Amino acid sequence: EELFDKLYSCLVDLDKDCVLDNVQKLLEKGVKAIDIVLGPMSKAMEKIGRLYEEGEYFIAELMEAADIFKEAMKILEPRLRMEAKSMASGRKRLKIILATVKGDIHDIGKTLVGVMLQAAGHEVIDLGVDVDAEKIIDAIKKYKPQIIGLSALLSTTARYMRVIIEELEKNGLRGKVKVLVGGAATTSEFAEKIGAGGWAPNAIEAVKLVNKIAE
Ligand code: B1M
Repeated sequence: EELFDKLYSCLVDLDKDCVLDNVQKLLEKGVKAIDIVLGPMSKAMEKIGRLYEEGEYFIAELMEAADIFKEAMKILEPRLRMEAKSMASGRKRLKIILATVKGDIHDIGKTLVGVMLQAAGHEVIDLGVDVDAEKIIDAIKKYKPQIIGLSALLSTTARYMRVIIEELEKNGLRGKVKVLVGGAATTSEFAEKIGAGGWAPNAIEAVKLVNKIAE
C-alpha cells in the first residue's frame, strides 16, 4: 500500500528514478505487474491530466509523464506478458487490428492492450496512431482480422470512431469484423450509441472481451 502511494506520487511529480526504483521494489515484493500498471501508474496519469487541465502542468509535463511511463513499461512488459499468458488457455487464436484513431496520438493505452492480447495468444497487428478509415479498410482487406480495436483519448477524436464504422458499412465490411472500442474518451454507452461491438475500460477487460468472442 505504502509503495503504491509512493509510486503514484513519484509519477505525478515526474521523478523518473523514483518511479523506476519503486516499480522494481513492487515487483520484488511479488506484486503483479498488471496491478502496478492499472493501479498507481494509471491513476497518476489521470492526475497528471487533471493538473494539465488546471493549468499546473503543460504539454512538456504530459510528454515527460509519457516518457517515464514508457521507461517503466520496459521493466514491466516481460512480467505483463507472463501474467497475460495465464489468460490464454484453450481458446481460439484471433487476429486483431489495433489503432489509435485519426487526429489522436495517444498510444500508451493501445500499446498496453496490444501487449496483453498478444501474450494471451492472439495475433495483433498494430497500425499505430492517427489512423484514418481508409488505412483501416486497407488493413482489413490485407489481414482479414476477426476484430478491430480502436482507441481514442480525446473527445474530439472519439467521434471519428463512428465515421470508421460508417465506412466499414459502405465498404461491405461491417459484418466481417467486430469493432471494439476503448480509451479514456469512450464509455460503454458511447460504444453502444455508435454501434460498436464492445467496449473495454482497461487492458485486462479488453483481453476478456476478445477471449469471450473467441469462445
Ligand atoms: Co493528452 N490528453 N493531449 N497527451 N493526455 C488527455 C487524454 C486528457 C484527458 C488530459 C486532460 O486534460 N485531463 C486530455 C483530453 C481531454 C478530452 O478530450 N476529453 C488531453 C489533451 C487535451 C491533449 C492535447 C489536446 C493537449 C494539447 O495539445 N493542447 C494533446 C492532443 C494530441 C493528439 O492526440 N492530437 C495531448 C497530447 C498528449 C501527449 C502527446 C503529450 C501525451 C501522450 C503521449 C503518448 O501517448 N505517447 C499525453 C498524455 C500522456 C495524456 C494523459 C495525461 C495520459 C494518457 C495515458 O497514457 N494514460 C491523459 C490523461 C487521461 O487519460 N486522463 C491525456 C495511461 C494509459 C495506460 O491509459 O490510455 O486510458 P489509457 O488506456 C487504458 C484504457 O483507456 C484502455 O486500456 C488502457 C490500459 O488499461 N484502452 C483501451 C485504451 N485504448 C483502448 C482500446 C481498446 C480497449 C481498451 O480497444 C478495444
